[in-house]
Amino acid sequence: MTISSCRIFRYRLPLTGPLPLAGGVIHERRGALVRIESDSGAAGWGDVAPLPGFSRETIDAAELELTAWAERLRGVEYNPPGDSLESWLECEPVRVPSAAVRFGLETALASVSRQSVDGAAAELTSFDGTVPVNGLLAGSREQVLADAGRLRDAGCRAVKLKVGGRPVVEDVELTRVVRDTIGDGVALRLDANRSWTLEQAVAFGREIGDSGVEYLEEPLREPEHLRELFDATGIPVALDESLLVLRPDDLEGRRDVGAVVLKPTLLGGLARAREWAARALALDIRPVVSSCFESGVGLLALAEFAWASTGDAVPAGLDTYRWLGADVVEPRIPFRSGAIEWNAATARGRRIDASRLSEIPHD
Ligand code: OSB
Ligand code: MG
Repeated sequence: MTISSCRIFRYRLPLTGPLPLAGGVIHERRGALVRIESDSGAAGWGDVAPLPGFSRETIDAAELELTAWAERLRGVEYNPPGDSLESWLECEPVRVPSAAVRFGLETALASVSRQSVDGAAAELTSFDGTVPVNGLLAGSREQVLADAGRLRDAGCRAVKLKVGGRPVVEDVELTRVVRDTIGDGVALRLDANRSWTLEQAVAFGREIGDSGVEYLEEPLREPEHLRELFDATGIPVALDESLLVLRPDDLEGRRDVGAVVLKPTLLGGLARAREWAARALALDIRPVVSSCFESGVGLLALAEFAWASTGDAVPAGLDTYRWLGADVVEPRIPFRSGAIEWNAATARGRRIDASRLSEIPHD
């Protein structure tokens, strides 16, 4: 196929409340959609949404980068599977896109090329599957407990509690109460976002010993001590922030690691995240595909990636969608029975809401 146009649109979505992140509080989600069209009239969308405090690139920088790509893509002959974004980058390694831009371009290219081949009508993702979602528990004790009950009643098979933001004794108590609230049938994951010293993490792990924790994500300020923590507590760790400075081969021999948290928006796109997933699966480590408050366009691409990686076996970290007060996908993506369900029936009538977008002009 020949790429006939590549358009870029800015979006600003309200959040359901202020969102505290590593880099400060955000009140709205900003990002960009890229729409790639082929000469046969097929079109595909991608989401570019760097997360402040987590992404290396800013949203403004990503927009500039996207504009350059859009100009370069027009008129290009693109024939997968031989052609891929990766193969282009090898030809021109000077312009390596940032992580969020790569994710958006890959998504749009995959979607438009799939339709050129299959003649599928859907501009949104065309996968067919039901991906279980890891319910996210963050905020005050009251908020956490109210959400824990709701997520259990909604049918979530796994929840992730954010810890590390309060004294260790309070986190121990809250972890126990959350376990009691969700019952034994729901997996409990914890994420400390590198808040603790080794001593604090060991104390926490010993105290919660019998709460049945699936994994403890990024507990340590100094991640070189993760193995010691595992040896002292027996609780598997999950790697998230650490992946940015590791390579998939580094997972070999890591008996402390039970899971890797794969966020293509931060990790450098889908192809990179796929390499991580494949290496993890080969080593019996769970790949947990996760989101970063992307819009519905990004979320569907992530659900598709999770489905392709592990089907319904591993609940994916896609609950950030709940924080969006509005979406570019209209009507919103349904979240039922603790899962994102996407098939011909749920896709029907869903489209991109142009009134939420403002186009960024380019040559
Ligand atoms: O620390 O895992 C994190 C979202 C954005 C930035 C950082 C994180 C997250 C999540 C995503 O927690 C949800 C999940 O992984 O379940
Ligand atoms: Mg994390």
